[in-house]
Amino acid sequence: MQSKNILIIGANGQLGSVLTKELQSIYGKESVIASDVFLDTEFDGIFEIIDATDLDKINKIINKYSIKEIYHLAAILSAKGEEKPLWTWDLNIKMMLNVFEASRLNKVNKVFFPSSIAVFGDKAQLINTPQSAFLNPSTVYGISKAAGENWAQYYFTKYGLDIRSIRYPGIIGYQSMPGGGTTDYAVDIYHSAVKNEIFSCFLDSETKLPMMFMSDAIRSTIELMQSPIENIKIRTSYNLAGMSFSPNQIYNEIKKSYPDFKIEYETDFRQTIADKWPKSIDDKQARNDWGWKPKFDLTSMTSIMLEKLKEKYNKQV
Ligand code: AKB
Repeated sequence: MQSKNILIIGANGQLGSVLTKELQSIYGKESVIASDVFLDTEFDGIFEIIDATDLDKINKIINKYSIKEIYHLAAILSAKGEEKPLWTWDLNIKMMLNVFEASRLNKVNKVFFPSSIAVFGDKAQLINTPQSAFLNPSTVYGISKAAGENWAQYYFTKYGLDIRSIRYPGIIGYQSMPGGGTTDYAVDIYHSAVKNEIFSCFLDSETKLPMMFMSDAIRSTIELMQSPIENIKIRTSYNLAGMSFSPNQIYNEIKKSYPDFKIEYETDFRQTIADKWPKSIDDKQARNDWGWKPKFDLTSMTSIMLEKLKEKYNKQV
């Protein structure tokens, strides 16, 4: 694989930490510059402290390493964002515009900007939500992602900056923990099962949401970024589907391996967020344009999650 200099902003996060390792294995450790607001002591590779609200720092790092590709993964998510709405808006928008502007000014070739199913609201068809559904997000996170999608399209149309984007569903992996999202329960539940704890679920048992296994999420991101430019027809953000399930369905899947596992339901404000999100996603445009196809369903994901987490917790005792 040809080497190129890649910058990841938000490399300590749930997706960023796994994506960084995958990009290192494809392009080589010397080609991948990870960054975040603090250094994870276990990180192996090139790392720079970047607070993405600081445009000068982003410019400096792009020039220092002749960066050609940026993955901008830093954001405050749906649930945490509701604690401080204006702070969330300021932070998410400032970081995103800094990355787009620094990329334009320094002639970066390609930028990845993640969007989310949070851009949809109750005016969209919530079953098999179409690519071009009306967007009326209910959270500040969703509003900032919807604005970001339009900014991405603007930078592409006006300046030719090649920004590519996916509307991620909830992402589930054993390698890292999510933080501040409405879909986080679907990772936490596996940890509780393996630790023999009763799981307290903040969504009700029948709330179905779109989700995706980490390895599909990473593969989709890299496949989108590696696609020839003429295949990228959507310049806001692509709908992407993996699987859809409710807390009751994931619980029953886990119970096949942990028959004594117990769940309690104690819904909170995240229920209101989830009620306005799609239950399933129509991703045929991504399938047609750049060949997207998920590999994992609830059963295959659950078997890997339980096996890997069992290994992890066994090592700790
Ligand atoms: C969240 O729950 O906020 C995120 C998302 C779906 O974007 N995981």
